Amino acid sequence: MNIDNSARFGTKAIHAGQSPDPSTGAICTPIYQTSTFVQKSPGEIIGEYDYSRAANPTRTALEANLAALEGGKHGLIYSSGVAATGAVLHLLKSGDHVVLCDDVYGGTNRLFHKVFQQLGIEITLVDMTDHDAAKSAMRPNTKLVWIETPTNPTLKVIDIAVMAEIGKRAGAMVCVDNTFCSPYLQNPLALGADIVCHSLTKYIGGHSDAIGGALITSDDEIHKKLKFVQLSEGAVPGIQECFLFLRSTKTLHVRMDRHCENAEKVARHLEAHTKVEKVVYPGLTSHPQHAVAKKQMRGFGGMVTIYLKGGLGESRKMLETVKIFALAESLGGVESLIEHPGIMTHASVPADQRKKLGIADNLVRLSVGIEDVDDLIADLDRAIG
Ligand code: P1T
Repeated sequence: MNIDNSARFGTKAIHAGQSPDPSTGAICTPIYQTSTFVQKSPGEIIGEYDYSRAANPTRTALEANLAALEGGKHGLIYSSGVAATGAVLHLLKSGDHVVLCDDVYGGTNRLFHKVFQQLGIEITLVDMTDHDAAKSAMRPNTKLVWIETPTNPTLKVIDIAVMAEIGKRAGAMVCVDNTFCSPYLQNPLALGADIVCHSLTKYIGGHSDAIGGALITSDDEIHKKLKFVQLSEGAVPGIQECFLFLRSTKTLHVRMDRHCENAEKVARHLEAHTKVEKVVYPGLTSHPQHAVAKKQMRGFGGMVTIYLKGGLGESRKMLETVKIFALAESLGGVESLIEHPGIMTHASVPADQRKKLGIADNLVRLSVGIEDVDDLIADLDRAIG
């Protein structure tokens, strides 16, 4: 499909990277379920493909689609969000330094500290809402600034433009994990980032049925290096997964609108609840970085974090009583999920760091789905009691 750059998000979501199959007219990109491609003579390939670890047509369509949605030049798809994160870290070498957002997904924290720190990568955790702290964390050997915004699970909003400038001035590459927003709500490349990272498992996949990751960049040199690492390491997704993600991006804009609408209603309702101590949602004026969120996000997302009045007992009761919200790790699917980060998604974050960040016993994280919001609110009210 020839769509030009002036096409808007919903048009790109449905058409970018995809055109009807020329031999059959199939409107959907076929699942090229093949590991290899026949050659005419040694080294003389028939089309663009020789082996599916290197590239596959279904994956190529998804890469082009996601690159278009993020306003980037190149996309690469991985077997998971953490595989995509690891691919960026593989651009570094022993002795390089990373400035890492202090509140990130527990698996991201674990990958940086338990895998790459062992290989000689130095890491400084920084509260990136404090720009002076971020500036003073930069060192001559700082090669990467890793931002996640809104952060998981405390939903701090980091000013991407400011942090990108701080990182660039220090000569570092800047990567933003945009999983919580999806490209529909926020485009970090336009705000100065070099790379955007996604867990496709979340909003982009949207149906809780596939694991995947993506990296998008407009920098040819970075892309070339990432592509080499991907070919060499082989953290590529299955072809069925690529098809599922392509299927899902077509409805991303429609789903995200409903996620935002429902989450805002849930957040406002819980903010007035007598048994809730605090609600964190970037769309509430009570959010400390609400102004930053308004500046860089086109909607406030589907994630809501709450602090219940009480402790672990109250949290457990809520988590065990909900009926529509499912008690499960992950987020971003059409179905609402609820979880306890301290015990579940962020259990691998050291206890003292969890305490410092406010990942407390009474903190409960909601991924608000696209069910009828009145049913969701009634479910939460019943469970909070
Ligand atoms: O699960 P995977 O596709 O590997 O994605 C990892 C990942 C990366 N970045 C962010 C911001 C994430 O939230 C995640 C995964 N998060 C969960 C599973 C969770 O429940 O928070």
